[in-house]
Amino acid sequence: MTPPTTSSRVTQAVMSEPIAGVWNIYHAPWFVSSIPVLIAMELGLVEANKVVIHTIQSDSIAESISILKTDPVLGRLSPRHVLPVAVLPDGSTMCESAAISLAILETFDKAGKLHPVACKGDITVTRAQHLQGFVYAVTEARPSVLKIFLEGFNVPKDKRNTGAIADLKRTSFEPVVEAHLARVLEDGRKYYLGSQLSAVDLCFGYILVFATICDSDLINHPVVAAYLARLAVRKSFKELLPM
Ligand SMILES: N[C@@H](CCC(=O)N[C@@H](CS)C(=O)NCC(=O)O)C(=O)O
Repeated sequence: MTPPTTSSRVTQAVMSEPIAGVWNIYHAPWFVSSIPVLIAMELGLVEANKVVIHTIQSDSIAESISILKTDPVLGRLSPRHVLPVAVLPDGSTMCESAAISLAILETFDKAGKLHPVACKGDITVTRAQHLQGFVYAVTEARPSVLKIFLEGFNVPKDKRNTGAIADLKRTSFEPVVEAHLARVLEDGRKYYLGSQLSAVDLCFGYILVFATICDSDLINHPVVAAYLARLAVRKSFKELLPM
C-alpha cells in the first residue's frame, strides 16, 4: 500500500480567493468582522461591489472557528487565524476590525455620512468623540461582553458558572458598557453623537446584539435597551445580525 501523499492530506479550500481591484473582507457570522461589514453595508459599498464580503458558511461559531483554522485560503490571508482580515485592491492584507473600519470610512465616506470628517485637516469635537467612542467600543466594551460569552461558550446552559457570569456582569458589563452608553445618551439623544447615526453606533450595536446571544439577561438598562432596539430595526442589522 502506498502511503498517502502530502497533497491528499491538504484540506480543501471552502473560502473563495480575494477579488483583485476591490476591497475584500473575510467574515464569519457573529464575529467582530461584523463591524466593518455593517459599515460597508450601510455605505452601500457591498451593493456597489466596491467591497466584497467573503462569509464563512457555518451553523455555529464553533464550526466557523474550525473552518478558520483549517481553510488554506484563510490560513494564507490570516496566519494568526483570526477574522476579520481585509484584502485591499492591491492584494495587500490588513487585520484589526477597528483599523479596517476606520480605513473604509477614510476611503469611501469622504462626505461624512457615517463619521465626522476632519475640517480643513483639523480635529473637531465630534470627530474626537467619534474616534474615542469607536476605540473605546472595540478595546473596552467588546472584550467586556466577550469575557461573558466565553464563560458560556460550548457549556450547556445548566452547567454554566452563573456566579462567575453574574460577577462579570456587575464588575465589567454594567460599568464599562451600560453605564457608559447611559451617560452618553442621558440627554435624550438618539445616537452616540447626537441626532445622526455614525459608525460608532454600528460598533456598539454589534456589541449589544452580541450581548443578547450570551443568553445571560445582560441588557437591563432601559436607555441602552431602547438604543439597541433603534439599531436592530435597521436593514443592515436585520440582514447581518438577526435577533
Ligand atoms: N483585535 C482583533 C480581534 C480579532 C479576533 O479575535 N477575532 C475573533 C472572532 S470575534 C477570531 O477570529 N477568533 C478565532 C478563534 O477564536 O479561533 C480585531 O478587533 O479584529
